[in-house]
Amino acid sequence: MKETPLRIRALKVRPVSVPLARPLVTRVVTVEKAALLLLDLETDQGITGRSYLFGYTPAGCRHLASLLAQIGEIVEGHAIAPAVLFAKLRKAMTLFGHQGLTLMAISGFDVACWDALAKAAGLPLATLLGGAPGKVPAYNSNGLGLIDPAAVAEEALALRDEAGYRAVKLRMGRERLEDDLAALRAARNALGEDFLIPVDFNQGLTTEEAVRRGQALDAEGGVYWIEEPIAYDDYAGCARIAAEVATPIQIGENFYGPEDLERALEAGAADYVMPDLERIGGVTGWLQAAAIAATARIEMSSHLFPEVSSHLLAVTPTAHWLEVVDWASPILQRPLEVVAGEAVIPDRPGNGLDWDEEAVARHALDL
Ligand code: SMN
Ligand code: MG
Repeated sequence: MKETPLRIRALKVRPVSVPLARPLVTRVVTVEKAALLLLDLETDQGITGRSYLFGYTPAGCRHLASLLAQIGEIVEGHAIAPAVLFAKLRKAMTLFGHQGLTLMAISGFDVACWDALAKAAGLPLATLLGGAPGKVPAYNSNGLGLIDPAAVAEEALALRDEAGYRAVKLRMGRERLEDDLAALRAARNALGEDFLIPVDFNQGLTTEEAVRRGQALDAEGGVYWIEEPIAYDDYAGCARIAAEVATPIQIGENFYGPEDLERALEAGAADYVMPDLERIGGVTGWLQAAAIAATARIEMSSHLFPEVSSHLLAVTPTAHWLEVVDWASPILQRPLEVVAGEAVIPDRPGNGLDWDEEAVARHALDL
């Protein structure tokens, strides 16, 4: 059956500021509200493709909105062919720098394109990409910031019980190593031996200190992975840590495009990778990254954006863990469902994002 291609009519963006159910306290930043930019890609056939971007702050949303306005002008009237438009936009914007904010804006647009295509085909995104809706192993990544050990124990149990999780992520990088160890022991005592506890330093350490703390965590035992111990783009430092620390090193939430993933693997900078949908290049960039991780036989998890990432892990050959953060849930009609520690990929056309318009209006942000 031959169908006429979907054509782009307009790309609309709306910023919202959503309070986090559990504020995120990391080594580098405290997040209390999620500044999100909602994208609606309108087509000539009445189908709307949706995605959202995390702008971090209202100012971040303003920058992204301005880049998306530029993208909207470039793509207006074009047929929705995401791979073609991805290449075209990266080329068109390369003089401005093809990573950073540019790639975030392109990623958001790309996710909306794929959503429109999946809706037009009447298929869940996972199915359109050659997979099937089903379940993916998920860990609860809300909360568990740099709080004291008693609070860690209590919050860890609450997070486990939100949906029968078997894994939660613990932020680390307190001033003293002993205090990180105390937090880990509190979580371990509360959750039991079989529970998985990845830890995240959010780039807070020097290489020297990362080796020291990493080896202390090796000796302690039971840390599932050590995430972003040092600056995200210091691949040589990460490689040294990966060589000297036995616990797997996880990086990738700050890979800008599949090329970064390839460079990191070439440098031996990581045992595991976890691209972020809005930095890796949306669905198109993710698929390229997944192919590189697959040929290198490196396990690949996701960062933020659990709703769309669940579809993508269904077609990722080395799929590992879905990171669940619930930040967008308050503005979604049907938030991602997690049952017994597994996310349920929604079995409906598209990527599953649909806005709760009343909540969107309530959380609207003035830029
Ligand atoms: C993180 C970083 C930035 C925003 C939210 C969360 C964190 C994670 O590093 O991996 O969840
Ligand atoms: Mg992280």
